[in-house]
Amino acid sequence: MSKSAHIDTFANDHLPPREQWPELVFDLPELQFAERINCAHDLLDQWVAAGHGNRPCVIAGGSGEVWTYAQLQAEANRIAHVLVDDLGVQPGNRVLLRGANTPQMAACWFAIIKAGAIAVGTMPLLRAKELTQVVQKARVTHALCDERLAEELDKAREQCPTLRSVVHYRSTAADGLESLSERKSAHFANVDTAAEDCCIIAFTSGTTGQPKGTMHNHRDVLAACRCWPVHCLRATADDVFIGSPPLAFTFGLGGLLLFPLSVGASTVLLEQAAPEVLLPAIAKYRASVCFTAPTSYRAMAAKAGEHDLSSLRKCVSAGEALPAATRKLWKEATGIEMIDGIGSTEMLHIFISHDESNARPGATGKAVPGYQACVLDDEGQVLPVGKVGRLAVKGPTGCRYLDDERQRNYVSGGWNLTGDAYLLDADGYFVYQARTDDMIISGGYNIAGPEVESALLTHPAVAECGVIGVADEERGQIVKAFVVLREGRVAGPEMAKALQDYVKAMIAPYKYPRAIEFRPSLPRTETGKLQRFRLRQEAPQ
Ligand code: 3UK
Repeated sequence: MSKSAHIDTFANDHLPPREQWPELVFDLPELQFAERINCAHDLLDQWVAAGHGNRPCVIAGGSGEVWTYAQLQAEANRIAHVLVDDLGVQPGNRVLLRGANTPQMAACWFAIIKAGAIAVGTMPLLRAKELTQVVQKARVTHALCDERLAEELDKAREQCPTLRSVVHYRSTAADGLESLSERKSAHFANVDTAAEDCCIIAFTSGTTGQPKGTMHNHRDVLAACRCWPVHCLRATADDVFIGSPPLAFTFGLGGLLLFPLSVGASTVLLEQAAPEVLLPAIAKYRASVCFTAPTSYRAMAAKAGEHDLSSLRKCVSAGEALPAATRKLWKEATGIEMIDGIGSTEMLHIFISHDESNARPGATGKAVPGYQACVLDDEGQVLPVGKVGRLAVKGPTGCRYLDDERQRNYVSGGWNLTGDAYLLDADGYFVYQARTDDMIISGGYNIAGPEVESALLTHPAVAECGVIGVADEERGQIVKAFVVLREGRVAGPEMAKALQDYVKAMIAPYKYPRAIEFRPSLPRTETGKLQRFRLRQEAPQ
């Protein structure tokens, strides 16, 4: 291993022990990496050096302001000087980033990477309590925070003794980042980091309990750029990326920053990216590659006809299983065959997917070149075709939790176990069933909630739905559906009966929802995932 550039060795000191790491596989020619990498060079500086500096790079979705590659580089370099010269950031320090998706946030991210420090992204909606958990866990020393989101971080500071300095960006204050950076040189010599020096700690989204920090190094970042984007997405320098996931979520970091820059393309960063904002933004910026979650495509499909979406050529869905009904709606509305992909914070990005011409409704796809995948039983044996078990993957990236006992749950026998129940079909496609702990067992049958959801979603009255198991004396559990109806549809026993009959006719009748509850909306994480555990908490156990 090449010598670390980190002076602050916290990240290295808190990696899981080697025997708990997943096996890392680098068997493709494009996955041979140098021992020293600063990924900011490959993603940003390299383009300017190659004469690409005047090309558009990041675009502010609100104002339409365009930053070229050269401008983003100059701004990142100035901020890197602020970090190092004014704030005393040392290689290996953890720097928290807090803000919506903006060009300034992208510049801050690159500044942190250039300075050899570790970027700790945080979701804009996090409150003081959750920010405190992140700061304490990652022992964050510095923070760059959008002035508009200063309040919750201020509240957190009292409980965060390691956090030495907080600088606000998008600020006009005398001690704001812009005033500090405008005096600095636009040239910065990147810290010569080792390929295996940690550069991001991404906290896992959503679920309950203590957040888990996943550690990824400079090589992981480049490896992610050379697998799925090259083999499945195949974007070019002329593409304009757009989408909804926050840059703090690795789905967004990859899709809206790393991947566009890895091919010299441009990316529209939207501060708000609800479906009703995303649609006109696609038209306004003539975006060609869109990243968002299945529910967002479903909502957008209904309004697609009101916007000029002729620029769109690739639509990526991830974060949750893509129901066949949603794929169909989007295709009918836009003519585009979506690219589905399963990724995780632990794996950094997508590892099972397909390209547009190999899409199979209801299936996620095949292992992305560079990755291997299989379905294992509870003893870790590979299951034959058609059997439901645990999804296991390995490749050039993998799970390394920051100081966390749960490493043993995610990694076993060299495989990353994502917590998803899958089956492999006869043609080599992986078909999602449910989260392993979301399987419903009713009257002795295993029922995957998402399959029932997919069936319900094909009914014209259903806008959204979530299916869980609730305790039942006779059957152990019964299937319960929470349904959001489309505008103008009437909730009630008649509608419930109609939906039940509909599901019975569509999939094996024992899977039909014996209970149906109508809701105005469903609980979701900021990354768009349905929080089935919240539905379960509300239901009698
Ligand atoms: C679920 C999917 C079926 C699955 C993510 C793309 O979602 C991402 O990361 P998270 O850590 O969650 C991981 C879990 O989400 N999931 C994601 N995509 C799909 N299930 N089909 C899909 N296409 O349970 C997985 O284990 O929040 C997604 C890229 C980067 C990411 N971090």
